[in-house]
Amino acid sequence: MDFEAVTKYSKLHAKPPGLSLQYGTAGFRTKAENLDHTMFRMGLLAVLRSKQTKSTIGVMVTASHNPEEDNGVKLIDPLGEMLAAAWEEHATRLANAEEEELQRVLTDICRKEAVDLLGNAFVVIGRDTRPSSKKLSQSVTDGVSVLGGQYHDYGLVTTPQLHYMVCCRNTHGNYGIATVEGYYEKLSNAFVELTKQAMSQRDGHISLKVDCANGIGALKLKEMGRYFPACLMVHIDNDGTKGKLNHLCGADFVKVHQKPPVGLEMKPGERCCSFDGDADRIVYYYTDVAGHFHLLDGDKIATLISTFLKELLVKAGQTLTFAVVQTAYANGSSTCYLEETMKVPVHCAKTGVKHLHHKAQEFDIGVYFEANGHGTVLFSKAAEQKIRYQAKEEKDNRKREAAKMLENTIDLINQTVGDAISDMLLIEAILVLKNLTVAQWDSMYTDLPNRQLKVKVADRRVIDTTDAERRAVTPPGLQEKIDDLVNKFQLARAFVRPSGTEDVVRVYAEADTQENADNLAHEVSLAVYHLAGGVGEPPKAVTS
Ligand code: 16G
Ligand code: MG
Repeated sequence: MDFEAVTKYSKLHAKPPGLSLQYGTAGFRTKAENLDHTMFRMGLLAVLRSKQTKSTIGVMVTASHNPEEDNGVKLIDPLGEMLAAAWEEHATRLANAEEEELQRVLTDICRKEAVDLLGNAFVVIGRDTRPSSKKLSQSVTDGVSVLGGQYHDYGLVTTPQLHYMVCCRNTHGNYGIATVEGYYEKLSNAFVELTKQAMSQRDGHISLKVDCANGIGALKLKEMGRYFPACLMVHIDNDGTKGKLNHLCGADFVKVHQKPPVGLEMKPGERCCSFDGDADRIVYYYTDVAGHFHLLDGDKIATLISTFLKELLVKAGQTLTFAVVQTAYANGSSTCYLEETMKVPVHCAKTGVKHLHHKAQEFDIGVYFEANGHGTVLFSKAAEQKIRYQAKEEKDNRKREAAKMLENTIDLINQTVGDAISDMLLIEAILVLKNLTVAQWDSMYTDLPNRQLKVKVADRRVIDTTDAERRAVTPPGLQEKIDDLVNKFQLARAFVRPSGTEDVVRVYAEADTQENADNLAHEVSLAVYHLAGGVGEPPKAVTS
């Protein structure tokens, strides 16, 4: 390693003294002006990871749904998955090292991870539309170059597109062609194949409105329009020409506020969806004739997709293991519907895509979604082979047709990570195939009223949880108090967890009525405030 060059260039990307960041569930994320050194250093780290794995590694510059002034960076591992946990720690140490410690930290990582410094390194880079992203991605390439790595800069791409590129490159084109055109063609062809018979049997077209959060999703969806069949009419709103990124729009805004984004006009019954700022999350919604707003979140999406897959598996006569993975935030009604009506096993994982992804890998087919709209479907290698073989060789027409549909679904879904564009196309295909309106989809089950609150405490690490964050182990007495409170309400459930992205404790409660959910959430917040060192004024009652 040429330490002299590293030291020289590192000074050009100097770390603000005393600044300390952590590689969290979403990588590094903070104000853009504080990230130059982190970007340079993540370029260095990506080279080491690439040398160690002898694979292409991805670096995505984005802060997703966060405000435009923020930015962030995430590394993508060889098969398009999130960075391995041990390397998250290396990333944190490297980002926080003072200049004079840099050499020691780099050497230490190489020793611990047995990195062969003589090996080659290749890194692919992508960025979102934030004004700061271009310059920050150049700092990443500086880091890559100084350690002798090669790179390809994809420029403006969605986060899931970069995950796709990494996977394509490391599977030598098996997963797809590693270009945006390759991505558009793969998904569009699968969509056409999946829907063409159903579309030929009905007149009209598929039309929906997409709020792109004034982000990268708008650019890429527009580009992809040329590849769509004529029957698919996607109307793009919040395309970045007028509004500000993520401001009063996007999947996070719609989910948190349970109301439509600005900049999108909805007629009753019209199907709409929102992407987040880097297009790895999606939620659907509509208003009914009475003007009521209905949100179809990640839980509703998981239910729709798993119902569809389960029916196809039964038709094809395939006996593959199948499960849905959710988090503690999944609405109790969705879990109940999946387990009791659909007879699908449901598992709960900790918050954060990587936890759900790992759990879903345990099954032949694993559907995972967070309620906030992050999610996808994973097919094991063996399941994929069985399905592709049956789609070709099966003699029974009905079974073969079902296998073919499963095969097209495999090609339509981005298995590397949740992908708003890919999820949207799959949902649209399923609605056509099952001949469902958005209101019919919504009526599969009724969400239990729920409420999420935040509590400020001196140190959120005093809260430790177990059982996929559903129970608090510390501070003493907190879980007992929550249990007592939950017992006072009907159909109630509540949990608390320290946020991984904000300096707060999050509180979730659900119950039979909105008023009860609000009261339960408030009482649990008070318990957190009193038992976990709340700061400032005690939480106030919720006024819905
Ligand atoms: C990050 C996670 C998201 C999770 C959220 C929770 C990824 C790519 N993103 O945005 O999955 O829902 O954090 O935030 O894993 P919280 O810890 O602040 O509640
Ligand atoms: Mg995102």
